Order: sequence, then C-alpha cells, then structure tokens
Amino acid sequence: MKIKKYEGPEIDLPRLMLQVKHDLGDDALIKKQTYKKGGLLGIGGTRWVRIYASVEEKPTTNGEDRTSAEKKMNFDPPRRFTTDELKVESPLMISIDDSPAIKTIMEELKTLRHAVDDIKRKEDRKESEKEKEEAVNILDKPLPGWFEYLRKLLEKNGMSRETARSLAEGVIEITPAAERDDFDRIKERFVEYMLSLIVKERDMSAEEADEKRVIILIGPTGVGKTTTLAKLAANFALLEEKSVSLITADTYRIAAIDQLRTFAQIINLPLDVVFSPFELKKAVNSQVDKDVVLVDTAGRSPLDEEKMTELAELLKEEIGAEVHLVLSATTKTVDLKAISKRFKSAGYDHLILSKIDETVTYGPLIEFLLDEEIPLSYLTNGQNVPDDIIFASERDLIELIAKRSLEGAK
Ligand SMILES: Nc1nc2c(ncn2[C@@H]2O[C@H](COP(=O)(O)OP(=O)(O)OP(=O)(O)O)[C@@H](O)[C@H]2O)c(=O)[nH]1
Ligand SMILES: [Mg+2]
Repeated sequence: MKIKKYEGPEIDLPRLMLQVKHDLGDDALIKKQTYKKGGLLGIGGTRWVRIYASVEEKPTTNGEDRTSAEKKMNFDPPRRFTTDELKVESPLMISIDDSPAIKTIMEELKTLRHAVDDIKRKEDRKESEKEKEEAVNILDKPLPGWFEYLRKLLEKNGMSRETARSLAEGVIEITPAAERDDFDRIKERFVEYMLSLIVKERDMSAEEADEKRVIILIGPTGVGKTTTLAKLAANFALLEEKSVSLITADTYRIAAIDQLRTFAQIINLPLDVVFSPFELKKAVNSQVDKDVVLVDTAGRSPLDEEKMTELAELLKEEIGAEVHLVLSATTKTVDLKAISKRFKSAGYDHLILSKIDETVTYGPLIEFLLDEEIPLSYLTNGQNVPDDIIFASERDLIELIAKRSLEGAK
C-alpha cells in the first residue's frame, strides 16, 4: 500500500485534493485531519488540514523496479509545498479586533467587568451602611453606671445626643474610680468639667479699675434689651451708687422712647434720644462726668439690625464701648448660633442671656456656650426691674446653667 501525506491550510483543501487525485488516482482512500496553527491561547490562528491518502499498489509485471513503475504511473514523488503555495494570511496579520472570536470574548469580558464593578459597589455600600449602623450603635451603647443616667438627663434637658454622650464620656475621664458610685459627686464633676470647657478669661479691667463704662446693648427684637438696660441702670445707680446716664437710639416707636423715659424719670436718670451715629457720639462724649453710660438700640427689622450693628461697631472702635449681645434663653441652639453669627460684625464682646426663667431645659444653652467664644456678662430671670438680673462672675453664671442643665426636666 502506498501512503502519502499532504498538508496545507484548510482553504487550500480543493487544491490538495486535486493533488491527491493527481498523485494517487481516483481510487485513493483518504483520511483527513484538521488542526489549528498559529494564534494565541487558542484564539485566532488558521485552520490547517492534514490528508493521508493511500492506494493499493499494483504488482509490477515486468520486474521493473519500483521507481520505473512509478514513472510509468506518472507518479511524482511527494514534495513540499512552496511557501507561496501555502501562503495564507498570517495569523499575526489578522486584526485581533476584527476577529469575531475576539469580539465575543471582549464583549464577555466587558459584561464580566460590569458584573464585578456591580458587586464591588454593592459591597462598598454595605460597608458604609455597616459603618453608619456602628456609629448609631455606639451612640446607643450604654455608658457605665451613673454616667448613662447623666447622659440621659442631659438629653432630656434638650442637649443633642452626640453632645450629651461626649460630655458624659468626658466626665467619666475626670471622675476617679472611688467616686463613680456617687451621683452627687458625678454631678459636681460635670459642673467642674463645664467650667473648664466654657469659662473664658473675661476682661474685667474696666470694672475693676472703676473706669467710666459705656455699655451698648444689641440683639434681636423682643429679647429684653430695654428691660435689661433698665435693670442695669437701677443696679448701678441705686445699689452701686454710680452716676448713670441713658441714651436710646431706638427711635422706631414712640412707645419705645416712652418706655425708657418713664423709667428714667422714676429713678431720676438723664435720658438722651439720638437719631444718628453723629448724635450718638456727641451724646456719649457729653456724658464724660458719668461712671456708666447705657445705650439702648432697636432691632425690629434686618435694616434696623444692620444700622444698630454699625452703630455698636462705631462706638466700640471710637469710644471703647462694651458691646453686649442680648439673646433669649428660650431660643433653640441652632438659632442662638445663627443669631450670634449675624451680630458678629458688631464686634460684641459680652453676652447676656435673658429670660432664663422662661426655660426649663438648659441643655441648648450649654451646647451654645460650648461653641461661643464670647464670655457671659449677665443673666436675666424675670420681668421685674431692677431685681430680675443676676450679677455674678462668668464662672458663677456658667455654674448655675450647668447645674440647671441637670435639674430641669426630670
Ligand atoms: N420672663 C422674662 N421676660 C422678660 C425678661 N426680660 C425682658 N422680658 C420681657 O420681654 C418683653 C420684651 O422686653 P423688651 O425689653 O421690650 O425687649 P427689647 O429687646 O427691648 O425689644 P425691642 O426693643 O422691641 O427690640 C417684655 O415683656 C419684658 O418684660 C426676662 O428676663 N424674663
Ligand atoms: Mg427695646
């Protein structure tokens, strides 16, 4: 049997078959194998074909040798195909992007990448939700013993959850182990802690040196500026026996002027009514003989507020006046912060908290004071003139607020 092997690119198969037929005739038996050649990792490349062709050899009759018999059959010895004959597009020349297989794989990779990104995003979301949950859980986690009670008390008194917790945690740190079972001691530690956090070094030089003081009250409408001014005037004049004069820049309502005029007449104090910054400066300067000059302002509209803020700034700069911002203790922490910010440009250097008798929750005040840089000068606690004002050091005023923030809403 005669067997021959042919090999070439699959697209050349017809030509190979012709070759077989030519070489071995129509009776040749054929076995065909296809395989891939070239490409990368099974991608790309060209399909090749290998053909084994066999034919029964006819016996030679005249003893001619095999070669001559072959010659008779016009048999060409197997030969290698020339490079040109086998030339097909080189796998390397196939544009990878154009190949359908590559396209499919790329599409699949893209889908896979999206799926992975999706999973990652979901994992990240889960992670951040977990972190949030943990933060909430931390806020919920009870503190040891009485400190948990302290935290709850502060919250009940209007303090935010975060502040109540962080203050109670601060108290834990300064409370020695031996005192931790005694709630009275813990309350004392809390007050001590508040004093250490809030009290500022107040400039008492003018008060101590008994120098002439010019005090201007500013603040939003209805917080008690005029009433507080009257309380201050009565205390300075009647209790401290100082020479006092009053000036009002609140000319918005006749009633406002009358309010102060009536009071001035009752306790026999001079009152100037001024309509411009110029008049105000003149009036203040004309009171050089007085120990205390008290200036009332109006804050009925944002425009008034702006005008009065400018006035206060002017007096502070030119005369060295003390600017006291009056805020009502009944205001929410967030509003207290917003109002104090609004009045910052007046350069206020003291804070008065009015109407502390009208609130039972002192938590918001503590929260505000923790954030405020300016020291407290007075607290007012009622409508009665002159009694309902608390004259005390800032330390004592803060102590009072801190103690009440543990007593208010039980
Ligand atoms: N409960 C209580 N009421 C107060 C206190 N201080 C003032 N008031 C009352 O608050 C109201 C307004 O007081 P005013 O002194 O007129 O307030 P104001 O800031 O001068 O008001 P405007 O001049 O209109 O901006 C009055 O009814 C006062 O009696 C206080 O400490 N406690
Ligand atoms: Mg007033």
